[in-house]
Amino acid sequence: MRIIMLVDMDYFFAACEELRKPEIKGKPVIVGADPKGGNGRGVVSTCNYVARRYGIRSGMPISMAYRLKKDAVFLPVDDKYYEKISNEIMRILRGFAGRFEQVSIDEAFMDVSEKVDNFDKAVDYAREVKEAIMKGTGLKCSIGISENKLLAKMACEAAKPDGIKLLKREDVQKFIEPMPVDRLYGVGKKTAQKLKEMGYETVGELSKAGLMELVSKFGVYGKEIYDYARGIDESEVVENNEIKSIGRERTFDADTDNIEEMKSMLETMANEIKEEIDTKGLQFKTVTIKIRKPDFTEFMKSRSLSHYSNSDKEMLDEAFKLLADNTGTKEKVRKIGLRVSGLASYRGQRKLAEYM
Ligand code: TTP
Ligand code: MG
Repeated sequence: MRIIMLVDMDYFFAACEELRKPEIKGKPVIVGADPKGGNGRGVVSTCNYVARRYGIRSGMPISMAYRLKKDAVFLPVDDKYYEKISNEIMRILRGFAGRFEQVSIDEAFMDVSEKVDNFDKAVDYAREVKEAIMKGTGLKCSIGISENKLLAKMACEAAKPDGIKLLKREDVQKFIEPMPVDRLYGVGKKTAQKLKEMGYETVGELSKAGLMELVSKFGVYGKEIYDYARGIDESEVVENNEIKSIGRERTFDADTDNIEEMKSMLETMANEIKEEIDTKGLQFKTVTIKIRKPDFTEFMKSRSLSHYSNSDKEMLDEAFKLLADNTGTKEKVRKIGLRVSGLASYRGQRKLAEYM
């Protein structure tokens, strides 16, 4: 059985604002469009849990939020700042995951089947994840743990805020049956509306629907709905945006056969690559150099280490060996490239403060 986690940050944009403006903590904080004294157009992006006590929610017109709590702290959306924090969160999470899938700015699935033996250990692991995020960013998150993405997502909703919820197979039925169908991850508003028209308001009711009935109404998607109503979801945690390699290339000002000049160019590129892999929390196994000759013919040579490394010295040692193997002919070189691949994540120690 798989062990899947869904990590979702609590009131993310507003929490980021509290981070840099500690004086607003404890007050209702609303991030979104300008309320303009109640005449503002646009909506609430999110708000903290203090504001939620007044009935304020994501997606609500900002004018309505203003009516509900005039003296709340209203702040504009600062995407760039939230993204920077998000990158740091994802970097930390990647270090804990086997397979990793970021689904939004503040949310990611992790397949941790290879990292922990059973669900009880997964709960301890989730605690570690929460601590690491708190330590690295100062922010709180909630974590749902279950056997698939659908259930992990729904467990996370129940864990909010600042919680961990484990949903075991034997508890699935009584957990999901009372929920309205639109709470099923993957069932959107339109589908939910159609299901309601068919007489299925809750997941429990939906689980009574026949497969054929759903398929004739929704096509192949009907089979998924049928499965979802039973808490079944076979979809994998997929590494999107997976970086396959990181590299640099440079053309010499004049074609050269000077080895020292080539080495110095490789060194510059190794420094740049080192910085990039550190920022992304990656390490490499394979080093490749590419050489382009004045007649534009190219060749590439690679060497693989027996271990993962994030050392620029090792990167450069391998590159120099490759260069020595391939420059015996004394032909001139027009352009040189250095690349690392076979990438894997590691649990780095860098703090968010280093990026700000
Ligand atoms: P969510 O994770 O849905 O919400 P949240 O993190 O603010 O609160 P929760 O504790 O319930 O998880 O969304 C993440 C961010 O995406 C949110 O902070 C702001 C942004 N967002 C919008 O801009 N508009 C929206 O309608 C929603 C739902 C989110
Ligand atoms: Mg969130």
